[in-house]
Amino acid sequence: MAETKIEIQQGDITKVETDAIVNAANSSLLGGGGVDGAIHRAGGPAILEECKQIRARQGGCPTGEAVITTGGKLPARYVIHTVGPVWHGGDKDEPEQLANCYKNSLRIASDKQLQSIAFPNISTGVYGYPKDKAAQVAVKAVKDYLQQHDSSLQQVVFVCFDAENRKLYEEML
Ligand code: AR6
Repeated sequence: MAETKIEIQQGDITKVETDAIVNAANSSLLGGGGVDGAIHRAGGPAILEECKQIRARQGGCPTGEAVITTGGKLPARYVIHTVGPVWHGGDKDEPEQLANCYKNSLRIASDKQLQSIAFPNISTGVYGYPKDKAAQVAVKAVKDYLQQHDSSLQQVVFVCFDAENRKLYEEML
């Protein structure tokens, strides 16, 4: 299988035209601020509707895990909602949980045979994960997953909202 391209973009993930975009959600799956708010606003009510159905089935989404819904009105066909860890200093399993967000999202995208996926910088906003540490975890988790699995994915995009994150990812990739 051809190598998966890992790319960096700076901007608003709701405009990105990959097969799936990833949402930095919370375990209620009922929306919030930051990128979560932007995705629900841009994608419309169909996303929340499916999130509610998932809640009714499994009672929300634990930290590090992921679920998939329609992309509604977004250019992306699907939204993969994952729940990043809240930063408590780094010795409460935050790195493992953050890595799981990336790996479980990639697994769901691969199970659906998707070719492209875009990630925001999960946990680096409201949840307070230091940006440099989060970027290291994100890049390693994606590279590890792609090395260990024969995935349908041809493109993985890190969508950085701010210049600081873009610079961190550029230094690492
Ligand atoms: N496109 C791309 N990235 C964005 C966008 C956007 N439109 N908007 C913000 N970011 P955050 P978290 C970046 O706070 O830290 C929500 O209320 C932002 O600059 O959205 O995982 C949820 O419901 C930052 O780098 O998510 C949860 O309760 C990154 O996205 C909680 O926040 C993540 O920031 C999750 O906190």
